[in-house]
Amino acid sequence: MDNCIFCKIAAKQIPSTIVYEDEDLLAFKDINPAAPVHLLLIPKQHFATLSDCTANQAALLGKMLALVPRLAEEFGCAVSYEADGTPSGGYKTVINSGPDGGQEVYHLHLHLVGGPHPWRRLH
Ligand code: DGP
Repeated sequence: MDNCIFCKIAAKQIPSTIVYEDEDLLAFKDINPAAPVHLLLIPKQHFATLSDCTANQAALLGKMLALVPRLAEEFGCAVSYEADGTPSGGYKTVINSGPDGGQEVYHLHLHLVGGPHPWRRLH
């Protein structure tokens, strides 16, 4: 899409700190991080919002979600468990959709936010 900043990032027309890439997905660091770890996961194909996806995108969306724990592990914020089963660590995943959802960039993206608190709110 012309004039889509995340399409331009996916096309390497503007710089970003890319942390993962395959034929369908890109993950890069948020330019204005709300927490020590703040990654954005996008499909390379342009969908303006989650509401522009259908069941046809189920596999793509599943692949994007399945990438989250892998990147959380790599960036040191995966959920882990004490010997007694108590969970520790962790992260937040957020997809802002539309103006009421606080979306600012209209190319579907998933925020992966983690690391030690405090974190800034994501809208
Ligand atoms: P949202 O409100 O969900 O649309 O969040 C958009 C996020 O995108 C926001 O946290 C800042 C980030 N962002 C905006 N422009 C750029 C950019 O040019 N590069 C990078 N890396 N992140 C950007």
